[in-house]
Amino acid sequence: MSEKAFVMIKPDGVKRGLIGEIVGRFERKGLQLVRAELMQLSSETARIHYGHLQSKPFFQELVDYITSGFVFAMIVEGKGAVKNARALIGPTNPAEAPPGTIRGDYGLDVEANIIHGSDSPDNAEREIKLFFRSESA
Ligand code: DAT
Ligand code: MG
Repeated sequence: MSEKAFVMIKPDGVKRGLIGEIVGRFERKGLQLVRAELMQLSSETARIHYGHLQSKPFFQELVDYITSGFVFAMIVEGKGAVKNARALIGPTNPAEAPPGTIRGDYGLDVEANIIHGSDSPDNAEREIKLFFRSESA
């Protein structure tokens, strides 16, 4: 059954001109891009999106970073979209992410780790509604 995942290229990925390269990886995997928008997040949206990390010492830095420039928000759709998108993205810390993954190939810094992907179908639905208000998940 087809599933939707929320994926977001973060400000460092956008600034470094990696949108085309990253979108191509999802397309080649077989995940279809069904909606996308370049947007700048309000700190309110950023705080909701990262609400599960509110008690972490890096929370404010994370909010400042994700609101510091444009992000490229996307919905990708396909079989096992959430799991497959996470597999393409790789582990949270790019320094530990294997080559071949997006974080492994393009990053070194855990704070500016290029890209976000939903970690569960429930969170995908929540994130799609937060970023694309008119979308039914
Ligand atoms: P992921 O993005 O792999 O789902 P997460 O949801 O645990 O990871 O954390 C969200 C983001 O918060 C992550 O992409 C980068 C930042 N982050 C996580 N752990 C961090 C840490 N120890 N120091 C700084 N930033 C961190
Ligand atoms: Mg996460």
